[in-house]
Amino acid sequence: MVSAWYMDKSDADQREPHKTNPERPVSLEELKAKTGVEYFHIETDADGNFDEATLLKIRNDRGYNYKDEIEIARDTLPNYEEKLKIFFTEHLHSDEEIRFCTKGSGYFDVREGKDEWIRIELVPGDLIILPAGIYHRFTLDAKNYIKAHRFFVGEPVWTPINRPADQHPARQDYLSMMRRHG
Ligand code: KMT
Ligand code: NI
Repeated sequence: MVSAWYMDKSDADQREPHKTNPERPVSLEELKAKTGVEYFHIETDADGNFDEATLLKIRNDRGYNYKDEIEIARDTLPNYEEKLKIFFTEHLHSDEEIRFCTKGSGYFDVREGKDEWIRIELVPGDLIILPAGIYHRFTLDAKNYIKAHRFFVGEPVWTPINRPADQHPARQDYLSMMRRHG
């Protein structure tokens, strides 16, 4: 099951959990309210088999007609080191970033309203939707492996727009969406 927490400010390895002491957990409701990140759970077993019907319903409801899979491991992802650096550089996208973890685990870090990092741990069965325009980054954890489905509405655009991108239309739209709902 997904969990989320405010990160500490230590410069230890990015693959460590970076929990504060005392811990500052963030519930799914808080996560939604503070960042707009949405979460769905899809029953998934140890082999990565999952409840197709639940996934299909989410895809239909949200118009996710494109899908592919990404496996992040040293031996299977071309340009592994370089990709990990790009993933962990703070950025935004002009569209949602949708990831459904079927094996392994990893961390998505998102900026909340006061510009603090909230770390979201993705494990099998977790589907998260980062809204367009949110500043975020991704890292593997100490187990160094994740497999996930990626979804998109229409032709995918994976291009990261690195921070600062405060004038980007997706950023402006994100901030006004958060002002209306926050
Ligand atoms: C991204 O865009 O950050 C990625 O695709 C990496 C994470 S996928 C589990
Ligand atoms: Ni991204």
